Amino acid sequence: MNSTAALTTPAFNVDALRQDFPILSRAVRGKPLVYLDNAATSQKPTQVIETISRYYSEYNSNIHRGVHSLSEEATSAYEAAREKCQSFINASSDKEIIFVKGTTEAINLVANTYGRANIKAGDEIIVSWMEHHSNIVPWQMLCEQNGAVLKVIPINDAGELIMDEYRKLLSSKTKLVAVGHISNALGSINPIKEIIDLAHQHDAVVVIDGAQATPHTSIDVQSLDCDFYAFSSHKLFGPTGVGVLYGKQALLEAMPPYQGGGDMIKMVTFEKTMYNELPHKFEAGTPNIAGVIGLGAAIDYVSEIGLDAIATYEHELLEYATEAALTIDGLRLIGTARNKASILSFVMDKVHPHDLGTILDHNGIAIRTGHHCAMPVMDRFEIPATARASFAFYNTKHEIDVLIEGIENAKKVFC
Ligand code: 7TS
Repeated sequence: MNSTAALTTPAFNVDALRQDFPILSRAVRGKPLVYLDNAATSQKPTQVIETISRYYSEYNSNIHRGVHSLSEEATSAYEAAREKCQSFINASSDKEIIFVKGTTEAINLVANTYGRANIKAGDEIIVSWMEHHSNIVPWQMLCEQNGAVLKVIPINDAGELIMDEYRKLLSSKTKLVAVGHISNALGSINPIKEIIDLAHQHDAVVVIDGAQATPHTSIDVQSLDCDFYAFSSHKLFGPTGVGVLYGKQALLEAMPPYQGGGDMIKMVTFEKTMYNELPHKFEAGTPNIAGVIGLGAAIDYVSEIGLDAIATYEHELLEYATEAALTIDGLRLIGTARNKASILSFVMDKVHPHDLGTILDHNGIAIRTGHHCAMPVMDRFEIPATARASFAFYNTKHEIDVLIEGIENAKKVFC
């Protein structure tokens, strides 16, 4: 492959952007790091790292409770981050932005509050075959508790949802549909607008797992009309341990709280407790203040680059990688959806994914191997694991060349 061929995306200066990520200039096992595990977690730009450091070194304080200056500064930075999240996904109010630990906690919150209050024995919940475990297990647990039934949208050999089967699953029994926007194991971009509209025709509520989508595509929850949308900061170039649950205000107002404690109450007596208003009703206890402020900085950072520019550049990277991968004898792509983002999942004849991952690591190349917390996907394709390279906007064609060369070298060891 010709790594010197320039990507055609105008005004996308990947070399300059890479300078923002200190970790990208380190070596691993004596080789320049080639970081292709972005679906697991992405790297952090200096802008995010310094924002977090500034919070701790200049105005570390608990929020919402203090009258002193540091607490006011921390509170306003925390609430400013909420407004950034609101405009990032175009929510209609900052009351609809609930800070949680991440996508996993966001989905568990909905299952334990909305789910327990509204889903009863005999009701049906629909998920898809390509969900991450965090969008399967909370619903299974809810079904165990209340006798609801889990239904699954099957996928075709390309790793696309079979929409006709989805239509057949929908009925008056369907109370909730929970689907990923982009699959972490396959890269498939699901037609969530259509999924949402069809669910609404049956008065079902829709939860979208956006963990893999927010780093790669712009989101507009109002035009999608989804009821809930979950995402994690750490995949979006922000810190770990923080994420967002978006929920429509009317739904959130009607839901019982998730956890009890400080900040989520208006007034407590032993006879009766009055819960706080949104969004605080769902944010019990001292939150991840530094994390939230860091997420705000990450949102500023990606917004400045622009998600449309990111999507165009990454599409070109994925096409380049796919074409190169297909030249490797014995390599089979897992996930060949027509509409795909930033993920190259594959298996190789005679080379176990874990062995491949280990050999690539010796060349400074970080990929992920395993079931990617999507065991049903592995079952569907009758494989135990895949090797997965996942791209971010700071990856380059040259890095893909290094990956392809690494795979060819690994093949020589085993075949
Ligand atoms: N949903 C999807 C689609 C994901 O890819 C992940 C994490 C989660 C939910 C959970 O997010 P968390 O931030 O709460 O952990 N996916 C991966 C992955 O592909 N490799 O490591 C984590």
